Amino acid sequence: MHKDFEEDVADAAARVLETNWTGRYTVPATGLYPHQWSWDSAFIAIGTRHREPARARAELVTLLDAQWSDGRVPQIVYDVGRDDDYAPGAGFWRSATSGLVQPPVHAWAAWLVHCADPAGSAREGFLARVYHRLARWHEYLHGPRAGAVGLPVTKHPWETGTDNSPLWDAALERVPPEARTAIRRPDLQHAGTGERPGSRDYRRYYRLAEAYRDAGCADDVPIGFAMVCPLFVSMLAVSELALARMARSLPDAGGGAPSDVERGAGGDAGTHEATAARVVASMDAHLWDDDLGLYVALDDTTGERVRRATVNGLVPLLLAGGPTEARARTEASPSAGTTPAGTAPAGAPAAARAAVAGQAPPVTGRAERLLATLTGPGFLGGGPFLPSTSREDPAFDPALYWRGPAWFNTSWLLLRAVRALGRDDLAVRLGEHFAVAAPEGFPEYIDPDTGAGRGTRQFSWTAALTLDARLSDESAVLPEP
Ligand code: 2M8
Repeated sequence: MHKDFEEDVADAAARVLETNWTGRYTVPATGLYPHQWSWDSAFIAIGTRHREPARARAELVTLLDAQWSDGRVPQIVYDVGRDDDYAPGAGFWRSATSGLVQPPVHAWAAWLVHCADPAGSAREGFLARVYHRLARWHEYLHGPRAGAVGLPVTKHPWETGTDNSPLWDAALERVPPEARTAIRRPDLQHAGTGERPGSRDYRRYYRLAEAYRDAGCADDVPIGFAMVCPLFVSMLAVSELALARMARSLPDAGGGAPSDVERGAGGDAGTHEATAARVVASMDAHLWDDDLGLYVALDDTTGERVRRATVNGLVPLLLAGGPTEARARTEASPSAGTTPAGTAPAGAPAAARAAVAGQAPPVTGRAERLLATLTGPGFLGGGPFLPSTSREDPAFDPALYWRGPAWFNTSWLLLRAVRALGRDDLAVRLGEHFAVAAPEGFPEYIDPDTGAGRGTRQFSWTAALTLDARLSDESAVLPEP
């Protein structure tokens, strides 16, 4: 593509982020989403780091300032002055934040933000400011949120970030579509007909949110929805590995003596790596679907796997070499955390060693199956863009929110995964997704067949991840500074 065009796209993306910046954080979209959203801020920081690294750091620090005392990082931090513009708002939660959470992309984002400007990060003591808070966030997910197989459960479709994915249909069916709250839908003013969840979905969403709020947002009270999501779990595993990188870097980044880091409240680097490997091993054991060739969700209430093919189930490809490789890594080397930064333990399999060294690991086992599914007829083999729900799933709808449209954050996640695996051909394919962003006005999502924009426009994570896809040449999921 022509260099001037590339620069125009990057400038246009940066302008969207500038417009949506409030001075402390970036709203996802000024009309539809007028507050700070948790995983949006992580994706936004990943893009903003290239041009405004200090702002990227501030984005994450502002979010972490809203962390609850139990460690949770809230789904939404409200601008109470705009409480009428989005529902449910602070009035519903009786709190300045939502009580729910979203996928834990934050530690990974913080690491990428640090890597983009290590000197600025060190000057601000950024890693030291965020590390322990991020570790407490993960402890909340590993503790009160742990379900039957030890993986964190999401207690509401809003927590998954992929709100109306068919993965949640069966569990939602059990929730009575009756809420006590009078439901307002300001969202419908900002998206086309048939693009947002329907009123029956919303009555169930509110019913669950009311139940959680009324239980004081306590996690030991069953509210009728507890799902393990492969996308959420993958983000936790990648972020746990990011915490390990941070723990090792902290002495150099102004974070204190090495002994503080190794024994800090968040645990030492080796503990984070062992935790990541445990999470991946559990995902591998409980969420893999050999017929569909991807990971699926698990219903923690019934113990049943939800056998639906969605992009959520491809995201574990980020764990380079496949989850089995990561499990082998811990089993082979329980003292993995004692190796110096930038090296892999001697007992680590080739994939882990290659990933640390920033080289493409060999593609074996489940990674190979996931690549076959990614390129198969349900996903990239069936059309130009990566749909959120498989084209072969009965619920596939190219216009309806998470039930078919292609989203920029999931294409970005898979782009990172295939780059790390050295699959340049697929990186080019997924990169094409970002070519339509600027011409379509940085839409929230696109039609997976035509690339036509859908949902709201001037959407922050679309702009941010377009910037990152254009400006970052990192090939490792977790690069070095
Ligand atoms: C969408 O979710 C919100 C609720 O959190 C909504 O539909 O009102 C999702 O796409 C979610 O992933 C995203 O974080 C949020 C803000 O962009 O919008």
